[in-house]
Amino acid sequence: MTTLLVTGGAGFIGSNFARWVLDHTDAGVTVLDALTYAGNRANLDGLDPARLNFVHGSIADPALLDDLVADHDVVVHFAAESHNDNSLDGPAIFVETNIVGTYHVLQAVRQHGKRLHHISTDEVYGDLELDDPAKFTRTTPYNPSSPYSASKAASDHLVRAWVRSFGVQATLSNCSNNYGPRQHIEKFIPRQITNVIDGIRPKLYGAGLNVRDWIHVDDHNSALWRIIEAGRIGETYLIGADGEKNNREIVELILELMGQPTDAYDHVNDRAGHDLRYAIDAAPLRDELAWSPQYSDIVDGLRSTIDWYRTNEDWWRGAKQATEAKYAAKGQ
Ligand code: NAD
Ligand code: TDX
Repeated sequence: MTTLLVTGGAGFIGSNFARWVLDHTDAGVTVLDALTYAGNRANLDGLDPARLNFVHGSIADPALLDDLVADHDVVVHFAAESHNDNSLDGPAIFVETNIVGTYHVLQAVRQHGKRLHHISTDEVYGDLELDDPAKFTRTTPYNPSSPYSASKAASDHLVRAWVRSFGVQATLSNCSNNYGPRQHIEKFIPRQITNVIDGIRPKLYGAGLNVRDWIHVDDHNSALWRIIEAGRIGETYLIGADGEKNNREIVELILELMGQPTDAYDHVNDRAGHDLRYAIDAAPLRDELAWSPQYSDIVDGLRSTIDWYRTNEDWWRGAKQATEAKYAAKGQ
């Protein structure tokens, strides 16, 4: 049985990845997670304890990493500070976790000669103009805008340097915006869904014309598994599902699916340095690794995501008031 060490596996994508792996493969998973405000032990509830082990700890702890990496076949590295808005308010932890933390992961896999898959974001490429037909590809130059995306860009560079200089056996992926169950309610889609449930009008930054390339989290995770299975060492795979929509379209869709008038939203202060548009060309992933997404229509994915937040109010209720108070203080 292949054993995976999944850093950040109690967060949104990592916990859905652990579920996906247990459902679709016979691998065993150990989650290493520091349980920051974004991590939640309950995200792993119901998973078979014979195949899923949880370790509460940090990638900032080299001795712990050393022990755990020695005992596993593959490290799948999700752990990060992940929210752009938070990186504008307090960038230091983004440097610590995303850059220095990735350094510790790299040193551990180097020490033990283990395979690594590093999870990153399309935001490392900066943004595209709204009227530009281009998409991001493997050869798009790095040009990050926010402290978050700059810290992820730095972590990608470290991984490539460890591959080239030290022969570390790593692959990388840069994915577009994920949506689905268990995403923290600070993020755009779950914030608006839980706002509508609470009778609060959705909040659009600026004019709401910024474009994101949405992918269901299960499609991201099936792509990650293909790369872990068959990806070429040292290669970068861009993951996306041709899901471009502007923020206003997404809010209108959420309102419609939740039975509200589609103009029942507010415009609020824009994000500083707000990237205009992201779009992924995932042709190499589709062609080389024969991957394709299961969610071809965002409406179906959004409907099931809305159902999940309606059914799992206990999961998000505790964080709602503080999350909204933080945004309100910034006029957002
Ligand atoms: P998240 O914030 O929901 O989860 C991050 C997890 O990492 C949390 O469980 C947190 O407790 C854990 N963590 C933070 N610091 C840690 C530390 N020092 N040691 C161990 N664990 C720690 O984030 P997410 O949206 O699930 O993103 C996961 C990864 O995917 C990140 O690397 C992110 O950059 C990347 N990514 C996210 C998206 C997206 O749309 N959400 C898109 C592309 C890439
Ligand atoms: O209330 C809001 N209103 C709004 O208009 C919020 C929270 C966001 N927005 C806008 C900002 C973005 O244009 O919605 C878009 C999506 O915002 P986020 O959910 O914060 O995502 P984004 O900044 O695009 O980054 C996400 O995708 C790439 C993830 O958070 C990152 O971890 C990932 O790397």
